[in-house]
Amino acid sequence: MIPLAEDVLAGQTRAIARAISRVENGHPDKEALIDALYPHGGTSLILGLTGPPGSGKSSLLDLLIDKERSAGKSIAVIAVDPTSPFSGGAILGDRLRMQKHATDDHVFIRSMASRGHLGGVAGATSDAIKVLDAAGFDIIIIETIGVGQTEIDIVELSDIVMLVLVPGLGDEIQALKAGVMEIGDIFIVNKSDRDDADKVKAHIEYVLNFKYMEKPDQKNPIVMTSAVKQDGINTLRDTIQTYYQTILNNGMLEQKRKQRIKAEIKNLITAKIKSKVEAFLHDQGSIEAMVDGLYEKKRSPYAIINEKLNRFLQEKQSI
Ligand SMILES: Nc1nc2c(ncn2[C@@H]2O[C@H](COP(=O)(O)OP(=O)(O)OP(=O)(O)O)[C@@H](O)[C@H]2O)c(=O)[nH]1
Ligand SMILES: [Mg+2]
Repeated sequence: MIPLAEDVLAGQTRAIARAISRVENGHPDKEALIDALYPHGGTSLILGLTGPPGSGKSSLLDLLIDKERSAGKSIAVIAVDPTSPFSGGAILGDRLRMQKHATDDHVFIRSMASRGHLGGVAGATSDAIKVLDAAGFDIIIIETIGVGQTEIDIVELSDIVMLVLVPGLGDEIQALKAGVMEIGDIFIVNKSDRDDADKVKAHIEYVLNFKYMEKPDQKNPIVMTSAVKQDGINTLRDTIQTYYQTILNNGMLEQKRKQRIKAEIKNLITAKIKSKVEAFLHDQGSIEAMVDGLYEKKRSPYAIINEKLNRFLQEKQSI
C-alpha cells in the first residue's frame, strides 16, 4: 500500500490534508490512493449542511462540533466555496472558529474552492469524503452555500441533508416552492431569536403537508435554532440521531448510498470515456478533415462518425 494511505488510515492529520490535496489536484497517485482507502470506509455519517449565504451554517456547525466533541465523537468538515462573493465578511469569522479547533486531532476542517477541479467539485468532494471516511471520522459534514445545481450535486453526496432557512429571506422563500424543499431531510429554522421565525416554520410545514399528504408519518423534522443564543442545538443533535436511526432501520440509508454509488459509477465512466475521445479527436487533428468532408458534402454524417468511432474502439483496447 502507498505510504500516504497508511498514514491516512492511522488518522494522521497532515496525511489526511495531503491526501485531500492529491484528490483535488488530480495527482497521478489519486486513483491508487482512493482504491487503497475505500475498503476501510463506510463507518462515517455524512451530513450535508446547505442554505442561503449568511443563514448561520458555520455558526451552527461550530456549536455542533462542540457538542459532538463533548460526546467523544470525531468530526470532519468540508466547506465548499467559502470564497463566494456573497460571503466576504464571513470568512474571517470562519477562520477564527477554525482556530479554536486547530489543536484538536479529532476535528478536521477543510475549505474547498468550487472551481478548478478536474472532474468538477462534486467529484473532488466525493473523493475527499472517501479519504475522511477511511480516516475514521464519526461524522463528516459538507457545508455548501446556496441551492444551485452544483450545491445539489454536492449535498447529494450526504446521507442526511440539513437545509438552513432564516426569517427575512423575502423573495428567496419563494424558492421553497421551486424544488429546494426536495433536497432537505431536516429543516433548520435558524435565527429563531428574530421575529417571524415562526412564520418560516409555518411556511415549511405548509409545503411539507402537501408533499407528504399521503404519508404524514414520513414528514421531515423541522428544528428551530438560534446560533447566537445557542438555542436548539441539543434538539438538532437529537433530531439528526433519530433521523439516522430511522433511515438505517427502514432501508433508506442503504438505498441512498447505493444510488450514490450508481451515480458515481456512471459519472466516472462517462467522464473517462469523454476525455479519451476528446484526446483521440484532438491527437489526430482529423476532426478538421471530418468537418471539411461534411461541409463539402463528400461524406455523410453518421457514416463518418461511426467510422471514426470504430477506429477509436480498435485503437483503445484498454484505458
Ligand atoms: N440573530 C442571529 N444571528 C445569527 C444567528 N446565527 C448566525 N447569525 C449571524 O449571521 C451571520 C452569518 O453567520 P454565518 O455562520 O457565517 O453564516 P453562514 O451561513 O455560514 O454564511 P456563509 O458561509 O457566508 O454562507 C453572522 O453575523 C452571525 O453572527 C442566529 O441564530 N441569530
Ligand atoms: Mg459559512
